[in-house]
Parts: sequence; structure tokens; C-alpha cells
Amino acid sequence: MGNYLQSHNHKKIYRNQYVKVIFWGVFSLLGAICIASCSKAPTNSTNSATLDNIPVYTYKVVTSYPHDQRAFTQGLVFEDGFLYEGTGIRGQSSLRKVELESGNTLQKHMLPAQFFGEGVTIFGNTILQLTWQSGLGFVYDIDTFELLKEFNYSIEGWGLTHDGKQLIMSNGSAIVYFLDPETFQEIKRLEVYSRDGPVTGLNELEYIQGEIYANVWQTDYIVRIEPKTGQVIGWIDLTGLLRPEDRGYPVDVFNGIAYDQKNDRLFVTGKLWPKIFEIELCKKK
Ligand SMILES: [Ca+2]
Repeated sequence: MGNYLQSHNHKKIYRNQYVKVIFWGVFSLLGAICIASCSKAPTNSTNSATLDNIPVYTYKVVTSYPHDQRAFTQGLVFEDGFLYEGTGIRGQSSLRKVELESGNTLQKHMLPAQFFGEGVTIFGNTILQLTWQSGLGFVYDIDTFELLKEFNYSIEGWGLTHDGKQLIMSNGSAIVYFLDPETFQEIKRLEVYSRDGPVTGLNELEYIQGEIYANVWQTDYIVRIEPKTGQVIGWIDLTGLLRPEDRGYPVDVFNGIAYDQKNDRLFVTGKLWPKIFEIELCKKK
């Protein structure tokens, strides 16, 4: 019996070692695949995605930067080495120029107290900023933040970006609106849809390499949208990005996507989050 047990135990040990080798082999392979699949460049190779085969991406944190934890982020863009941020809450809404590395606000314009600031985008030498329920948008000089003009719209204002020719706006629904940047009149609208139907709650936006990226309100997801059809061509799962140690005081939802086109860097943050993250995307499936 002793020999049998010894022999049996040896077999178990060998089997366990064999399993371990297989496990670490597969783990290493997956790691290699993940590294190989991570990309600073969020390429638009997903344009061929079908509804039954929409790629899912996870992320790798490249680095993080301080973010004003009083900033209720509603709009975020990166231009010529600086972040520009629009914040919300009536009485606290602002437009800011922010130094990325320090998180310091270099320039700030406060909105009149009745306005709840929303999405921002930089178009030419101007910064445009939406308000939530006032039907009013502002156009500022990018250098001085001087208010140049105002414009009106008939929907709620949430996210704002542009494709170089048209402004692209969200209002918390599944629709993205394309506006003329001179007249602010609607040119067209698209419903954003995935395999399971319309994707509602589209919030902060960023136009990146021919795609529209949109935060999905109250989730940790960004959808990548094909701008001609409205089809979702990728999901980015950012679960766990803000770690428990950064949640020691009230934080709100994930919101804020900015892209440094010159250096191909992708930044994300959230409302009242203490950090802005530079991330790379890793294809999950
Ligand atoms: Ca943005």
C-alpha cells in the first residue's frame, strides 16, 4: 500500500507539475498576445466589424496625471500640449486650460451661475462649449477665453467633438447630431446601435482617427462608432481603471476622452476623479 501511495503521490506531483507548466505556458502566451494586442494607436481597423463580432478592448495604463478632484468633467480635449476642460454643476461650471503633468489650471473662465457646462471642442482658433438644458452654446477665443458668440440648439447638450468639417454632438440618447460649424444648424443625425439595438446614454465624445469615441453614461464603457452608419465597431471596457485607493472621497462617473493627435496619446478621466489616465487599448476578443 505504501509503494502504491508513494507511486500515486509521485503521479500526482508529476501531474500537478505538468498542469503548472501548461498553465504558465498558456498564461505567458495570453500575456504575449495581450502585449502584442495593446496599441497606443487606436487604429480604425475595426471598421470591418460586424454586429455579431464587435471587438472588445481592455486597457493598459501607461501613466497617470493629477486631476482637480473638484472638476465635474463634462468636456475634455487635448491641443498643442495642453488639456482643455469644461466642467459642470450650476454655479461651478467653467472652461479651463490645464497643464497635463501637474494638473494645474493655467487659465479659467467661469460660466454665469445659471448655466451647467457640458461638452467642449476646439475648432480652429475657437473653443466651443455646450450647456446642459439651456439650449445655449458658447464660442470662445482659444487664447484669451474671450466670449466671441453664442449659438442655440433645441436639445440637451452633453458631448461635443468634430470631424474637421462638422460638429458632432450628443444629448444622452442614442443619437449623435452633426451640425454645421458656422450656422450650428443640424446637417444629419445618426442612431448609434450595437447588436442588441440602440446604445443610449452617449455622453462625452472624441473624434479619433475616423471614429467617434463616446462615453456611455453611468458605465465604464466607451463605444467606438462608425461615423457614417452609427454602428458600434468596438467596445472599450475600462472596468477597474479608478482603483479603490482613489475612491476615498466622492467620485462620480467615468466621463472624459481626449486625444493627443501629434503624439498618439489617449487620455481618459471621470467627474471628480483625482487622476487622468493615459491608456493603451488591448484587444480582448
Ligand atoms: Ca472629448
